[in-house]
Amino acid sequence: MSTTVVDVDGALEAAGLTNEAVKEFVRYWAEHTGAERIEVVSAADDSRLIEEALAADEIQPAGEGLYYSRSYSKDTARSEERTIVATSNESDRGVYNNWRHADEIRPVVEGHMKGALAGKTMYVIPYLMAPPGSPLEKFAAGVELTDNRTVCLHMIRMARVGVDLINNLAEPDHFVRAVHVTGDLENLGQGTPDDKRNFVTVADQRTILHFGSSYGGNALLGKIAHGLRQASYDGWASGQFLSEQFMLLGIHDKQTGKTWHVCGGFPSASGKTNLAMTLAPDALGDRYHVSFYGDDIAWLWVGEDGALYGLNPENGVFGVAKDTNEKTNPTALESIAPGAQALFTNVAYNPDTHEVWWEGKTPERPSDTAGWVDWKGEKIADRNPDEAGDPWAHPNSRFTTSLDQVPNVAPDYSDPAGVKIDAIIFGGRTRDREPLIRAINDLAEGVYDGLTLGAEATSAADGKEGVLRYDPMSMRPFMSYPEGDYAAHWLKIVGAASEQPIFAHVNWFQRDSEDGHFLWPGYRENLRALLWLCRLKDGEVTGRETAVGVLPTEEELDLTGLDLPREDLDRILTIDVPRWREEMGYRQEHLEQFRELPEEIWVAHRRVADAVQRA
Ligand code: GTP
Ligand code: SPV
Ligand code: MN
Repeated sequence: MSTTVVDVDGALEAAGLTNEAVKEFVRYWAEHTGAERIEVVSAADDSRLIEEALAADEIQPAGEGLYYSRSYSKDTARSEERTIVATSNESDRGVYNNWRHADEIRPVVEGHMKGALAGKTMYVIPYLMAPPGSPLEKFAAGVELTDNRTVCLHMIRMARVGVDLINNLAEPDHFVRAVHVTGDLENLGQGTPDDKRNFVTVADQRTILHFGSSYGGNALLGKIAHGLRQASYDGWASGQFLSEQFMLLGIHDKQTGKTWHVCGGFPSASGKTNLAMTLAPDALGDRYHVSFYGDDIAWLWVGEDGALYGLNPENGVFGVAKDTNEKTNPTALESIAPGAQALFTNVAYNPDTHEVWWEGKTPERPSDTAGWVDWKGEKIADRNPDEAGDPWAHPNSRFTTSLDQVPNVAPDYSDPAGVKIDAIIFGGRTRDREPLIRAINDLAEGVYDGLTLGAEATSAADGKEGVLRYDPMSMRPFMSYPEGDYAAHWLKIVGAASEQPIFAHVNWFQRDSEDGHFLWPGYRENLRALLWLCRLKDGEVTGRETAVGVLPTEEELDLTGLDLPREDLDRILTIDVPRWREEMGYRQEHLEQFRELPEEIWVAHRRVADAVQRA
């Protein structure tokens, strides 16, 4: 039995924390983990925590107001196989949520956490996902307990953090209880049969217990575990909203004064951050302005006026560093420029010059390797010749910056009312078959399209050529309840909106079958496809009907200033019928896994399958 060695109440009172339910939660976990000190964290503590982390060598300077950190080399990404959704009701078991009974898994994680903070500080991070005052505020409050100061620094950037946010809740007991214990990273048996890591969301107890990592998605519990898994469960259980791995952006036409809001899901590392930050291609002149609302999570609901609304519950960006450069994403670079108070994780670092580098930041690696260390902390200059080609930065290395640093952040990004949603897009990562964009003007067919979203299998080991790793709505790693219920909940929420959004499927990743080059330049140019979609919604263009949706004609797509080869343009604006016929069989198998899929989805599937057969 560990005993509390700290005066919990004294520490909480000194910090001004008065919510009794929060106090009780902290007391329990201080006792259970044997923490030696308690420290309550607010955003105002940031500069002091930065100084402490620098002094303790947990982070290093990377230029003015920029910091570098490295996580343990076996701890650099989310672990899907160790992530679990638990409840006390077996009917919550889905295909992807890795369901376990709460009574079975809770003791396992609590066991690992017992006594784990002996001699350590337990940081108490009260936070809100969603701006204060939103209609979904009830679902936004949480308190993360963590033993890791770098996690505090990330949470301050990614969420709204402060004691005031938790003291005056309308329902003081209604907050997510989130506990993060890093564990002894070098002795957790990562990837072995004796793997001690467990990342558990006990959804019907609104409790998150993560043990065994200090990396982003496993450790910043407000973000993925609360913002996506818990929130999507809450949205379903309450019948009130959807929580999705979606970006959210606004497109403003300065000529007509019209603004459209577009949200949508692409699987992890498939282009959400890049799209939401993309400014108008210069070739289209100064006509459009794209504003950034969010790049990873959107909560969607129907407002009192009957319209479909969306907001970004996060307060920051945790973006993929790889290939971020002046050409692909100048906005991202500005958001992490000197003074931004941004953090870099698992990139390459030069402790002498305080520079950071990642693959694709510049066309060539820094020519002078002296001083540089790679993402494992190993000196580049000491590499064996056979390691010369290895990446310097981890492919999943990331930057963390707050929304107010993003130059094109929307002026109303923090408006608790959210914005009206005009369009919902799904983006796969597909080397063939999927055209640049196809629009869908029917709710059930749009939801069906989301459910059959996918990305190519990345490792040759799993997955046949041409078969997608399906990733419904880009939520596969975050799915918290059964897929059939999920589809029904989508039909119900969006179906209740007085004006229906237009749906579309986009693909920036089609490749030439011979030399493999991307057929579409992507990145900032993707705005062209979205502009076509907005015009289609407004009835200004009509497109061309195909078996799988409406495609732009070449004349409708604004290609000003782009010099695309004829064959490439033809390929991205046509449907590969034989490949689609093959795909329909895989989709059938994919959908058959799901219990109680609504009949509307099967009807949509059969309609598309018939149309593809007849095409
Ligand atoms: P998560 O944060 O993991 O959810 O990912 P995300 O969807 O926000 O992905 P992100 O925008 O960070 O992009 C991931 C990778 O895709 C990066 O290496 C990008 O360079 C690449 N990428 C993004 N957009 C495009 C595009 O339009 N074309 C091509 N070819 N690559 C792109
Ligand atoms: C993702 O993996 O989809 C992310 C990064 O957005 S993490 O927060 O680590 O989940
Ligand atoms: Mn993501």
